[in-house]
Amino acid sequence: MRAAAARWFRDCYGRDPAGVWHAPGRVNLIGEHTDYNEGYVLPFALAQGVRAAARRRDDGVLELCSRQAPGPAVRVAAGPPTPGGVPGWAGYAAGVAWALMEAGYAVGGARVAIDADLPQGAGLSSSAALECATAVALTGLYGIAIAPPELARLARRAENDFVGVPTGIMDQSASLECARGHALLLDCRSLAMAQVPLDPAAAGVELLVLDTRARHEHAGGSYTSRRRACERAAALLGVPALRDVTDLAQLDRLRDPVLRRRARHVVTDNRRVLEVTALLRSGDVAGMGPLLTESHRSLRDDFEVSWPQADVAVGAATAAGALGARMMGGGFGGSVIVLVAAGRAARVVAAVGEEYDRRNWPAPALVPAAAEAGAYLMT
Ligand code: GAF
Repeated sequence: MRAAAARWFRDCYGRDPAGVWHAPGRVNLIGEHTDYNEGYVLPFALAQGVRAAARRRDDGVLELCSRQAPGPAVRVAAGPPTPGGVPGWAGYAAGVAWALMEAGYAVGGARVAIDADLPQGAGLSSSAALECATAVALTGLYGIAIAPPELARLARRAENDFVGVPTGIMDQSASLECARGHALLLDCRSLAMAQVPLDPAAAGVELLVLDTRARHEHAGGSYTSRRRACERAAALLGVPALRDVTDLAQLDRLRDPVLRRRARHVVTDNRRVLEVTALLRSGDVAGMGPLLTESHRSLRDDFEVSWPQADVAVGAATAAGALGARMMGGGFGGSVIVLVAAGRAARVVAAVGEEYDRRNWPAPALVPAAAEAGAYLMT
């Protein structure tokens, strides 16, 4: 994979890169729409991700090309780019250069060639992987040492303030800070984190990720409107963030039933993250099954971010004997995660496929999902 990215760099720019950096996509075990409510999340990094092959340019110009977005290289003039001024995929990478410069880091120009094996819009955090690959490449090229939590903050800033999508900190943290064989328990308020061992095979289970092939788009207004609803609920309850609500009875003070349901999802999913963490620490991976399915119901009925293909996949998988399943990521498209006893995967995947077939939907794609390391320089 390093060789392929280096070759792509040569195709784009006619010479060798100085290095190739990898940043992975992620699976979130549980804790959805909790990050921007200053709550908990529990993602793990995938093997699949984004590679940035890169080399310095002395004139300050940033050049970007992507194997997944054919066309001439995008050229960003020397100096901090203008927020919103670089359209499309390149905005995520240019935004990272902008965030680094804004924070006072002396990054200069570069040629960057992007190559990815992560489907876009599949809810596996391809945007954050692109940001993080660019971040580790640019800081690596210029010998700038930035602690991963700060780099995650800057990569998120690119997405929030340059591209203009108000996402939380989960995806960038996962891409930069996950450890192989572990899920990352992240407190999105303090940014305290713990590596939680995740070894499904040792526990006699398998984690499946099914791309439902329905595509999502955070730039759409639904993610933002959920975020605003949570902020309104917190303000009405007089707390800094919904993270501060631990007693569900407090939510009775919200008159608006929609706000009450939105808040209930956040409060209950935060609890579920801590419950799943405790189960994983005790080696009971199978025990998280019912919590995954509860999380799905909460996202479907209270937060209302699920989509038909996810509901059908979760229903068919659990009916076929899966231990639990839920939609993953921001919602409105993307992937589902399914927990099955070892040996049951084929039956469960076939059951989901049959239900899709009956509806004339394209078959879901099985995405290999092992807990791998966060971003690194490929050697
Ligand atoms: C997207 C966002 F980028 C994350 O910050 C998070 O809010 C997630 O949706 C929902 O949990 O992946």
